[in-house]
Amino acid sequence: MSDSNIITIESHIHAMQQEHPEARGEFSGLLRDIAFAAKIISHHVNRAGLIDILGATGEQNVQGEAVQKLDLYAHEVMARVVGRRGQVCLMASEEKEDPIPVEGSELSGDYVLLFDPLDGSSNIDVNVSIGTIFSVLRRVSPRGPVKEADLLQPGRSQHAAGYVIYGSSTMFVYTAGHGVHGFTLDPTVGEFLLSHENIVTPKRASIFSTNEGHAASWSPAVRELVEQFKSGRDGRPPLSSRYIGSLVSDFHRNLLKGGVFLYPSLYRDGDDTPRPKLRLMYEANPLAYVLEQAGGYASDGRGPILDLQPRSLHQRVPLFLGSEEDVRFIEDSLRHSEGKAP
Ligand code: P6P
Repeated sequence: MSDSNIITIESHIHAMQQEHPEARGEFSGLLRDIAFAAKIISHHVNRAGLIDILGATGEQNVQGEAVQKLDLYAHEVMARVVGRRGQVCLMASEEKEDPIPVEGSELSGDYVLLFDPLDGSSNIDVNVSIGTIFSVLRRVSPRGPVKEADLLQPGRSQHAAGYVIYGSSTMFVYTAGHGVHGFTLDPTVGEFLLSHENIVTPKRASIFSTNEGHAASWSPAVRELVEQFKSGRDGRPPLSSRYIGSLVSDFHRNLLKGGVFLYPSLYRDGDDTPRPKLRLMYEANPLAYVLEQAGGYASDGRGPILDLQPRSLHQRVPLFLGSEEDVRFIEDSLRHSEGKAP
């Protein structure tokens, strides 16, 4: 790679800011802080097997999930590093019940940061790729104490969203509304270098991703859909099944290769209450924004994820996302199906 082709994430963010002469640099500074936090987390994730931060803390998070030490560490890094320069008035972490006011910035910061510090953390101890997911909103309430409305905004209001995948290499993938761009961490210089400019996801899937171990808990309509992906539909060949069980890893592979990810609501015997698992604010919205910017689509089985009006911070939703043609096929099929919700 010649020097002229070496584009760091800092220079990419700076170039993006140049296109907005009115920008004061707060938004750019926020993105740079997120990238810096990602480098710190990556360093620890890659050493987790060598130092005593493997294993669980014995605590449970607001989701009732066992908190792994690295989860907690990643949460602390995001909470401390991002917004220290006053750009952020409020944060919300998937790990914490309540939002985190940012001391001294409640009255000045224009942005709200939501993040899942380490998604897929149950995979840490078996060395499977995991990830950080983030979403940036702009406050909607006037200067002063932040309000719940500043947090519970539809996904279409996001100013930026993205994820970091800690895998065979560490990648930072984000959108700020002008396409999706991927940066790979070069550990020798500690820089994220542009490696995937303008990511566009294939319109048709070649992969389907879902945990078929839950099939007995799906609605009949979802079971039928997965069978169609397995057997081939409309003259198309069967899709390959790929499922890692780490959302960022499944998402990233499908984004680049073309795929459809399904995490529908689960049902217990004799109980028609839909039980979705994935979180709207911390997982569905940011990934849906990245996906739509890359030409894909994300649905809750009835309509666009990005149009949902959030009711609560830790709200869960059924999630079907990936290649547009196949996700719209899922949505059309489920929207008209009788019986249980997606
Ligand atoms: P299941 C990890 O716990 C996670 O939140 C996502 O990263 C992943 O997509 C999903 O849950 C896996 O859930 O039920 O297949 O184990």
